Amino acid sequence: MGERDFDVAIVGAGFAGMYLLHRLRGLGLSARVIEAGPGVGGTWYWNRYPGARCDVESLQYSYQFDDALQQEWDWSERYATQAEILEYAEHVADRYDLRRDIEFESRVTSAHYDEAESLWTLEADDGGKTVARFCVMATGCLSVPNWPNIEGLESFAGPTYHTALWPDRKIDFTGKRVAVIGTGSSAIQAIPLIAREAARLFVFQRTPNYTIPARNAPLDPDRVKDIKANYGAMRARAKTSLVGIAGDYNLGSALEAAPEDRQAEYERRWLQGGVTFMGAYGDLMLEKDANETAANFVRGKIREVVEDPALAETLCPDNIIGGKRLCVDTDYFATYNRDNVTLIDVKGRPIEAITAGAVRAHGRDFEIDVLIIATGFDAMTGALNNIDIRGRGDACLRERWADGPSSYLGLAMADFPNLFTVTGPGSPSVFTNMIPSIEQHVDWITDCLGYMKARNYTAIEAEGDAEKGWWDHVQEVAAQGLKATTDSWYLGANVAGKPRVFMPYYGGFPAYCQKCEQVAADGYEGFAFA
Ligand code: NA7
Repeated sequence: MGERDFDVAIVGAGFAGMYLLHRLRGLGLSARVIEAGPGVGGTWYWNRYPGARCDVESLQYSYQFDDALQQEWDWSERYATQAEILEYAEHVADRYDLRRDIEFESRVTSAHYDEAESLWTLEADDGGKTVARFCVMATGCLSVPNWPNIEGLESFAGPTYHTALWPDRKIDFTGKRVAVIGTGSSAIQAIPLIAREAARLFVFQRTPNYTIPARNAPLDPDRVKDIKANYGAMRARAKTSLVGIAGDYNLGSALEAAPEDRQAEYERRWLQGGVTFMGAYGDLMLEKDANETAANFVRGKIREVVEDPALAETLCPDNIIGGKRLCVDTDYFATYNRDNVTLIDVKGRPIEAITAGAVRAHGRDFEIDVLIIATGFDAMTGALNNIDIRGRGDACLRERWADGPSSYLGLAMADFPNLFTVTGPGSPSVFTNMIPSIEQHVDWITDCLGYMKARNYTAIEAEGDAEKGWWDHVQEVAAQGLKATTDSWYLGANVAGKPRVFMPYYGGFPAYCQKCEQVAADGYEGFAFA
């Protein structure tokens, strides 16, 4: 058996990599985390744009593995800011003394498996090399920024900022003419704040989005006290929900409800705020007509808020609500009533070019000082495909996935022994509260490694049939709902040339967890050990 530096090499020090390191220490395994950034936090390290917040409530978007941690940490608002989430990640890193096993500012470029030795060798852009028995990709679902393919993008003479690579300092837009390209979640959070500062704001919208008011506010200390007194119960309730979030879900049918009751229910949820708006009825993501009732309600709200009727129509989405990820905002639509904000509809009439001083669209130059790119991520597969991952017999993951990903449970791939992915394609991941999903994966992987350790196994590999069976199931489930009928990053539709394959598992968090538990209980069914 070959020499190894560590039992486990972990790529990424976001919430997945950090918790995995902690669990592996508990198992007595040595581990090294290799992280591209200078600090912990993953996506919350990089996404520092104005208004960046999580759309899952802070009391739930947090670890639950240690009750002392969840008791001692105090969130200040209903939805935590990026800064507060990052502070929390840093607190966790300090509290569990994680940094000593993390190599920062080292970006893994390749991971190659040596079958004879059952070892992975990882190489990084700083020349670093790590040899380990196991390799876990904790690389995140939204970690590779997607840049638009617009002529002249590099020729812009002023500062260009991508929301997902925002500098670690306050950018002052006072007196500036600013362009934002994109109207996804990041833009929807940033636009109202930038509009308040900038002299002019031009928003280039390709597809209007549905967004629900956040109704963000400081947390009520009595409510926090109540939740903390029964934290475990709330976490247990979350595990029974399809999305892993404790909330108010109604399984009834929107089509069977009386129109006035339905309107009242949507109104109640609109006032409550947040993504659980879609929890109003059980058929909203199953039946197009049901979905249309919710979509219509939101369009009605846009028409109420936006004073100029033509502008309101341009802001009204006509696709499925919840097809693309539903956004949560503060004052987004009202921002378009400001005199300094201009919406440019580039649907069907794409941005023509970017020049040294302007964005050119509709045959006109919109002169700007600052360019903001809010075009999202090469989601779910981007970070994995950026690494040259080679398994048994030099099998190349990137080539294997040329027509779209495939995985057993979103955890492992055939021909890639001893390689695990945390919240990989084929797991519920982005359809759920990410931190509990991360914990579930990390716990599963840790248990599996403990099982192997106890039996002196040196290699584990997903079987091809098991992977195929699971992936077919992922696709079947996706085809049953409305989610896959909309162009979105779930399908890779946002990245030019990316294969259109539905990537996350849409069968719900409870069913998925049950499947993972059953696989483990049956001696890791669908996996082969050596
Ligand atoms: P998203 O949600 O992928 O949004 C990207 C936006 O950028 C979206 O409105 C795109 O329009 C738009 N886009 C992309 N390319 C272009 C070009 N070439 N021209 C004009 N507009 C373009 O990314 P976010 O960062 O906002 O949010 C990602 C996730 O992070 C979010 O779902 C949360 O989970 C957190 P399109 O819709 O493709 O027509």
